[in-house]
Amino acid sequence: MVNNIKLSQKNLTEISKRISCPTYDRGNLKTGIVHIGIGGFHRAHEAYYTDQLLHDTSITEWGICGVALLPSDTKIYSTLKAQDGLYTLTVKEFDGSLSKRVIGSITEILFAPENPTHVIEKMASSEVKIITLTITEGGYNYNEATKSFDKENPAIVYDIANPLAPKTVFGYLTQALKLRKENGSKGITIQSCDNIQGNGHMAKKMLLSYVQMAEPSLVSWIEQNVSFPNSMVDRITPATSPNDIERLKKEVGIDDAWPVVCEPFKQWVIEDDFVNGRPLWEAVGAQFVEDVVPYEKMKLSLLNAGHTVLGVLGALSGYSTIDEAVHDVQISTFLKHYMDTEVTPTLADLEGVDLEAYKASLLQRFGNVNIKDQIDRICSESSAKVPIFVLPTVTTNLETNGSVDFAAFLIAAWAIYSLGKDENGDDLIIKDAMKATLHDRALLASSENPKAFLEIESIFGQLIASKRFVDAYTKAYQNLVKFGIKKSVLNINTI
Ligand code: CS2
Repeated sequence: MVNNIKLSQKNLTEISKRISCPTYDRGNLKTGIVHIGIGGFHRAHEAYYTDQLLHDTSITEWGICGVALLPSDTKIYSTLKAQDGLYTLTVKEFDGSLSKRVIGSITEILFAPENPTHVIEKMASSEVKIITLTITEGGYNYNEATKSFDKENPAIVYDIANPLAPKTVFGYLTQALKLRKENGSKGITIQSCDNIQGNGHMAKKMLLSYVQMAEPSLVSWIEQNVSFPNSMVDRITPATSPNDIERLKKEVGIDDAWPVVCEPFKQWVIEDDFVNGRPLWEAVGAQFVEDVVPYEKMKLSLLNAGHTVLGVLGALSGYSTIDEAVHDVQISTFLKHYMDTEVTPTLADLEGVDLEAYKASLLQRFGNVNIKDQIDRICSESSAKVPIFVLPTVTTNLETNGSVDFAAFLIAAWAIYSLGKDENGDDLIIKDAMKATLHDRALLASSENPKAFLEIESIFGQLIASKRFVDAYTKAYQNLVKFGIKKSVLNINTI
């Protein structure tokens, strides 16, 4: 392709000669949704579903306003702003073929640090009926040790002192809801799209904890006027690589500074609890159900925990992508054992779900060699992920006398991973808000007692009090030190 066309609204007609583009009138869309956190996942999932809906129907009230909340979101903000909210989504099929489409459902972009008032007013406007969130597992400010909102977090303390120029999602939501109440506006739905068991319940509990401190008179209005549906979200969306950007230029002549790539599979199961209307997302494949719990449990404890297994064991083994890890027979055997002997028994009460088929489909999805999902991405923020993805399974197994050996091995491997070197002595890139604590504890574990790692209470709670878990963990740790990752995985697989 000779000349590259810059992705933007004014070039869309030209671009549509090269790739499928929105045919609906973007200029005519009202903003019915404000979304906080416009990373890859939102753009491969909710914005994609909404784009399909806008494409297939004549509705106009569900355009999305994307909010970049953090100062570190400058790049995504300026990129999307320069492209009028447009971006390309490339679906990497199993056979290696690529389906590409320009997504048009994000019609406004705001950068909160630059203009907090604008964001608050937008969320409070009567046109907006839903606020959706992808703020990551760690974004909920939940402390595992106290099982409650972390009131001492400096950003929270700051927001209470500076209510009109907040930094956290809680500060923004509180001001927006306060304004809605003052304006006599209708209620609103706050919908979490993060990987958390009972993500709606969590969003509600954490927001109300904040409001209780910051604006106590608002609590009862929220209880009566705001709903927080739970949802299960799923689509593997690796970080965009420079190759993805180059490929678009080379193959279709489109200059998109931040395209999104993802797997073909997608699933969105939502509790039907919207106080002020909602898009007909079911018309484009979302499932509305009364109870999302079974779907969430299954996904978090098999897919997300499966990712953590492949990520940690894969990183230590020197792999850099998830497909490499799952194609290592010993690692995939470990994963199957973990899923079958430790996770599956804890899911016994899930009705109407074919667990065997689900597990088989996961192995296939993990193995998609075209996705090249980065192990660095999977292992990032493990301190927030492990308590949600892995530890509930451990807790149940400790109560029911089920096996915890594979989970204990995984945690031991994570302790060794946190030292920062793989099996070959190469540096691991660790991205974690708790990186320093993890590293300090990992050092203590290696120099004094492996148990030191389990003493991080905000991650492990009281797990250290379980002799059975500590014994299994210590044994796995010692084996890992003595035999290394590959041989230890082989040993545990053959017990
Ligand atoms: C991953 C998820 O972050 C992680 O550890 O497990 O991002 C996963 O890819 C998505 O939840 C898939 O739906």
